[in-house]
Amino acid sequence: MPGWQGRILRVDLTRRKFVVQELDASIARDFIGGRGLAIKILWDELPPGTDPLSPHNKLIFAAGPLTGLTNVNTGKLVVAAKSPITGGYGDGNIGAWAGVYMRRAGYDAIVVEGRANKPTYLYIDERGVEFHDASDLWGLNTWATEDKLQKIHGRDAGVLTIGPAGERLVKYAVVVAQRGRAGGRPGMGAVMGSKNLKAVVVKGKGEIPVADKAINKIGIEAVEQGRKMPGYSFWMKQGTTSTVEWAQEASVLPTYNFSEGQFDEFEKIGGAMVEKMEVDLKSCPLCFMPCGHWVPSEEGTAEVDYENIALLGSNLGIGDLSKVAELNRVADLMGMDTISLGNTLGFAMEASERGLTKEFGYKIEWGDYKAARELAIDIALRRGFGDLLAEGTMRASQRLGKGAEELAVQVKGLEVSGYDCHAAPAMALAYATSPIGPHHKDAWVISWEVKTDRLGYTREKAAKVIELQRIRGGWFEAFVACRLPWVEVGLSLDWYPKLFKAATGIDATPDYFNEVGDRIYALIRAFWIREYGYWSRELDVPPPKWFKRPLTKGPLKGAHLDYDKYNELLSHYYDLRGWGQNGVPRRSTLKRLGLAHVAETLEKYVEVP
Ligand code: PTT
Ligand code: SF4
Repeated sequence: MPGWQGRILRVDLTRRKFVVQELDASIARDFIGGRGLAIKILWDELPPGTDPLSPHNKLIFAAGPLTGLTNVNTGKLVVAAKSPITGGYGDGNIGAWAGVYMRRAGYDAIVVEGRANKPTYLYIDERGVEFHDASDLWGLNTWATEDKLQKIHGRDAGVLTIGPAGERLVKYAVVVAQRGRAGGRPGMGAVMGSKNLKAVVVKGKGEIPVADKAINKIGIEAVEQGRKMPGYSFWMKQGTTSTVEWAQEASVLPTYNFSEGQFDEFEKIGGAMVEKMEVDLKSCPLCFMPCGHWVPSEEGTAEVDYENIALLGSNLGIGDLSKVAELNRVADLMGMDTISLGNTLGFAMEASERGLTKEFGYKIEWGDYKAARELAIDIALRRGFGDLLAEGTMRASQRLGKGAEELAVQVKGLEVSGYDCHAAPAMALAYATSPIGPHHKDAWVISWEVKTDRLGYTREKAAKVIELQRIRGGWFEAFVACRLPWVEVGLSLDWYPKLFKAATGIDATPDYFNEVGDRIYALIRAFWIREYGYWSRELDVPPPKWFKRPLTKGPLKGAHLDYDKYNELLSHYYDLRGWGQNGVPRRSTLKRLGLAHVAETLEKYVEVP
């Protein structure tokens, strides 16, 4: 089975045992890898209703057939599990040598279950797994942990680690690699912490089997084309951070806890400022267009990306890049997602302004960087008011009561990423229907939407969301490569079926990838339904703030979403996906995707149309 190693490494932390399992060829063909493999394993094996922080949850590190092959940005790895913040499917896509070495060590995926009886780290190579005591690593930040482990195992070891936030089960703790790379927004770091697993160290030097050795040549040609694209040189200067200026112009820059779409001080935190202040540029492995821009922070240096700046800058009213970078640095060291952290801090500031935090003896003002930094650390260490915020904005707002729910900018419990949607219905739909909770990864439709009938709720918009979900959430998350060459510098999508064919021998067409994407989406939706035990359209609706509190400034002053029209848009979405109007995949759709058996399970919980 070229392209795949055909082996899944199973690790049981409770019994300190491992076993190598064969990857079934039909599963490889139908789900490819990455997110596809992860949801297939979770659906088939996780006992329904499993507590995400119990030993029974499965933490999955899954590569795809493109991972580790060629320099077309293939150093990526999906980390997935049942999410502790949403209770549904969760994953993230992290740039990590550990993913590349995992493939070179002969594994397509590592599935970790059970719970170690003391802090543990895993050392994995071609021969299998060693279980090591991690007591002296417990409590260390992510960078110190990585340094220590590389001192022990060599600089050529890939390391995935959690920080103090993951150890304390902060609901939006992430897994960190190579310092600046963080993945698994929906609490994958907490799942790792719940298993007493501090780190996974991977080494591998073997070959990854491919169908056609010409893959290297194809990769080089693709990279050459990418480097010649008109957007390439500007991308190299600012990476994702130029999105700050774009978002300001488009009135979608999250500002004051998603109350506005423009920030007066955007220039102080934008891409031009990043370019001016940059001290280093790093990348994920095997990447020809590095986007890890490092800038000085108040107390060190940190990598800044668009989302981090938007959520920890404009969203908090902080117009100073070195302060924003410092909050980013704290999040990286502690191992917390910057997006949920920025949302949570913004939520605390707005709740405090309204006097809702008084009874908890807490106060914080907009733009107060020092207090925000302290609060971020309190969250990671679960101290004082931080303990409440470590649960995420949905749960925190329920505790605060008195209307605080309307200040929580979340869907299904996960905080929204960096685009204000008061005037962007399609992006709001993309957030509300994202398979991991509201994240732009599956459909960054907003760049298209602002150039079209912006305030419309048309069927065309629902179709565009699905088109993007298929490519971004289907193709790229299944064969596992960074999508930014296509999204940001315009590398043709045609390269990917070619690379895939050279890797696997499968003559893949866009239709094949799209069908795999639809299969993955249907199974992920089924997983959510099974784990929730019910479904309702209300779960696919964006946060109330965008409906109820219009923008008060800027060219789109007065704009807000409309409930009835949004509902129509959602109906188009369900219809185009082949799902019923209750948000449940139709029996006929499941059958077409080879998932007829899934309907039998769903019938226990919902009406399957
Ligand atoms: C990703 C999410 C993003 S999306 C950002 S900035 W972005 C935030 N980065 C964080 C960070 O940094 N530190 C931290 N403590 N928390 C952070 N949380 C946020 O995590 C990321 C890049 C980026 S940067 C993007 S858009 C693209 N995402 C891809 C994706 O999802 N799939 C894919 N096939 N390719 C992608 N390429 C790009 O990768 P999550 P990373 Mg990522 C400091 O992790 O969970 O998916 O959330 O992991 O290695 O950092 O790559 O403007
Ligand atoms: Fe990583 Fe950025 Fe390169 Fe993508 S473009 S592989 S996110 S460094």
